[in-house]
Amino acid sequence: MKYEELEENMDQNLVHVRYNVEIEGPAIKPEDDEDVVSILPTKEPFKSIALAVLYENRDASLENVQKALNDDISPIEIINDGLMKGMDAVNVLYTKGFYFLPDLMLAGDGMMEGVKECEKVLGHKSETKGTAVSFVAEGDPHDIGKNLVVMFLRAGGYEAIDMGRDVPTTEVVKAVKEYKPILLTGTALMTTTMTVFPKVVAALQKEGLEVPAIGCGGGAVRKDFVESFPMSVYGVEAYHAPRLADAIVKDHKNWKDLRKEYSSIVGEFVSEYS
Ligand code: B12
Repeated sequence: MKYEELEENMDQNLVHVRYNVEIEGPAIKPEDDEDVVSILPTKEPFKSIALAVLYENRDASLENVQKALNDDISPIEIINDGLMKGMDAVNVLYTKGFYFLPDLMLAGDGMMEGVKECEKVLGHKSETKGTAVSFVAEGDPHDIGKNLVVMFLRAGGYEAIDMGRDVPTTEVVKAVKEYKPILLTGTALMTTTMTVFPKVVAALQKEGLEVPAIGCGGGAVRKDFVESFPMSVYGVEAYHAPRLADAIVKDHKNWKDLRKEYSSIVGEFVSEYS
């Protein structure tokens, strides 16, 4: 029998069994993954903005965000309904093992490219209502959420001291001594680094220092955990930060009040506080 005939008559299923090959079907596009479909926005311009992040395309992210801003779309909507949805979709593919660490980094860069553009529009108010200090927990490299918190605080009229990521607890204590912030914000995205928050509180107490509230947020952080130690309040969305700060400055609220009145202070239904 000639090779061509042999190939024609070959039962491919048997060949796959022989070599223990599992056929998974044709490759699908990232945006067609069923879990990604449930996250991605369907309306423009948010869809294209989210897709640019999903495709790790900084130039497209910048271009799409600039276009949306020119069309008078609110920068806050662009961040929440476009850029962050793209990042959520990236996370789904990372969790499923289709995306890898370099994908996360490139997608994160794409997101920040768009965030910076939004920041220009939100601007920095000239008068300052007070000083806040923001840090990412020691050992944690994830700074996108903290960057958003800093941006929203500045846009809300606060001076926000940005301490960066992986900040040693001793440095946080030094900053509290130096700036006497009306609000300290901490971000942690890993179960291993969120344990830094109670350590920060203990270190402040040891020095006899107090702040009206420490807003603790980030992917891994849960409300119950934050409420298991004093001086702190669980922060849900980055844009809530200036609203919490306003309540402290204008209405002299402290961490106990913020825990009790979170939803009314931020002016919207927050499922974590219902
Ligand atoms: C991007 C990303 C990275 C990037 C970070 C880039 C950067 N510059 O930040 C890179 C590639 C560096 C990275 C690395 C790692 N990552 Co990573 N990463 C992510 C990913 C996909 C997205 C994180 C993110 O930016 N989200 C978007 C921002 C906006 O969310 P956010 O910070 O939570 O902020 C929001 C709120 O929490 C809130 N908020 C935050 N702080 C505050 C504060 C206040 C006061 C308020 C009011 C609100 C608020 O505001 C924001 C919303 O408006 C997450 C998955 C996920 N779903 O979180 C994994 C994830 C966090 N990473 C994870 C891991 C394990 C790692 C690595 C350890 C992986 C590895 N094996 O090496 C390394 C870290 C290595 C190290 N050096 O220690 C895990 C953590 C698991 C856990 N529970 O502990 C996650 C959850 C992925 C997963 N599903 O496993 N990562």
